[in-house]
Amino acid sequence: MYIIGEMINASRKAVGAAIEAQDAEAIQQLAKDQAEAGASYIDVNAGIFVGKEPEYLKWLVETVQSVTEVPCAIDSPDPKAIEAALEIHRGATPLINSISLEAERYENLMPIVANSDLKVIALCMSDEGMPETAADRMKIAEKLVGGLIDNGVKVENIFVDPLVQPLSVNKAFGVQFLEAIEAIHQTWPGIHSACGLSNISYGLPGRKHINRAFMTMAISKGLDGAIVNPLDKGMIAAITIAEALAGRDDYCMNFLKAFRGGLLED
Ligand code: THG
Repeated sequence: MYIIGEMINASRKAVGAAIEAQDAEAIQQLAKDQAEAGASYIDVNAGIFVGKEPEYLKWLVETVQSVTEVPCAIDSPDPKAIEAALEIHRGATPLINSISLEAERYENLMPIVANSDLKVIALCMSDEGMPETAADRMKIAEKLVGGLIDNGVKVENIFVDPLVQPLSVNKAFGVQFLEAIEAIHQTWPGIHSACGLSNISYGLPGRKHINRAFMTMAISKGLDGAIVNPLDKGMIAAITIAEALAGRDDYCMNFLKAFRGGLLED
């Protein structure tokens, strides 16, 4: 599982304040903690700062990279902010989060990822609004993945995000997402998937329990990437055990390693 650590997101109050105060230490601590917990990417998001997003996103990348080799997931709907952050990103290949079928985003980001080795999340959103069914999600995914491949992006560098929507809004949103994950992995062997998993529990109590159960179900459909809190040991346990049960862990080696390393229990 590609764990994309979600903690450095300006919509979290303490992080928004740290960014505004240019408190590098606070950001560095979050980067180190998530890297140690096993994150494959550190998501950086300065989306609440209209006008200042490119500058702040750049600062986040520099600050994270001063303490860890783990690459960033550059999280912005604004191609200009992504471009600014990419200019100073060093080392292992970052993950662009994300391209979508929204015309402005698609047209401005495609030239950046075309014929590159960048990793990219293809988010199933279009100018026609949010997808509801698995079929809606696949319709967008087909255009996005087709476009990326036509532009020289390798299938193994693409992470399709079918968009998790709150179960409190529509009882079908969980199932429709899960069906989309299954269809994505069937349609494009070798592709990856990703999602902002905690959207599922928006508006409900006991969110961490819902998130963990949903993660388990999504892994059974083939999900292999997620934007989550790597410091939630219950979530890491759900991921590690679901992957073993799904036949993705030879001799339970990863499970045993995580258990012995104390990653699963508080
Ligand atoms: N898909 C893709 N990227 C995404 C999302 C997605 N990026 C943003 C978001 N959705 C995923 N990232 C986060 C980061 C932090 C939190 C949730 C999602 C978070 N939320 C707290 C909570 O839910 O309890 C509230 C914030 C707070 O602390 O105030 O921490 O879907 N491609």
